Amino acid sequence: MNQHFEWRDREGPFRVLSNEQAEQYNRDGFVVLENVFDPETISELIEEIDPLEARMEEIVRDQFNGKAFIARAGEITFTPHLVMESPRAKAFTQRSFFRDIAYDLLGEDVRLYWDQAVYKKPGTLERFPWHQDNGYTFIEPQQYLTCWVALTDTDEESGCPLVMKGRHRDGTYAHTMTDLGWEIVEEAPGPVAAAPVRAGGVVVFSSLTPHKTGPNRSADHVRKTYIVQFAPEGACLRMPEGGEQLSIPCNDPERQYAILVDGETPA
Ligand SMILES: O=C(O)CCC(=O)C(=O)O
Repeated sequence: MNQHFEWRDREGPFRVLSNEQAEQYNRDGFVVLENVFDPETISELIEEIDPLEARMEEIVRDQFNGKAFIARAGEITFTPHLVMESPRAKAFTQRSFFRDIAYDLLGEDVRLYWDQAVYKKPGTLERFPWHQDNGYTFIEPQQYLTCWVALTDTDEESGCPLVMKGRHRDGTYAHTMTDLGWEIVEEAPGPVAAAPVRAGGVVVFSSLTPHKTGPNRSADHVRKTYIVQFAPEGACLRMPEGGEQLSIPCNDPERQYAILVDGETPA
């Protein structure tokens, strides 16, 4: 489905990024911003998400025999669409940081595209495979934005993101379904960077940046992230069906609301 992709560098003036950070995003496909959210905001968010994650893990364990698609009880869980259940999570996605980074990296008219918590439990020995977010669901324009918000300190031992540098510029790669999730390749063919980040920091990357997370080899540290993704107004999900291309607008009012209209906070 990736036919004529051309990466467009983002140009300033920027609201939150420095010119160097924007240059790194354009060149490498990611940038790590530390100390974006204060400890109180993060602990309130964890308090809110933990019970929802526990409920999700119980469903995976009890109703799906411990494994549902890419989730495995006791190892890795995905809890999507928190904004539909939690006013606090919704308010979080509307914080000025997200409006500003979305302005810098997407433009003047932006919606929330997706949100999910991902918890990786100690003793998870499998990788979460190399993939692009646009490899899971093909969105057009292909170039949207992922903010990987660290709710806990995260390093290589506990499964921080690793990214393939510069490969976002190629557009969406072909992915193969594996038992662990969609995968581009098992071993990265080129330069890789680890993106450790402390609680309250954000790894900002493109929907086209190939990334993976490693095992969580820590003794007792549940690695927690809240992933918040934004797409330009007009973005559509593309799906082949019966010889045709379905095109579904990403504008569900409940969970894909506008965060920027003409560069401003919507009324
Ligand atoms: O946080 C993780 O361990 C992997 C999550 C991820 O890469 C994703 O949801 O796209």
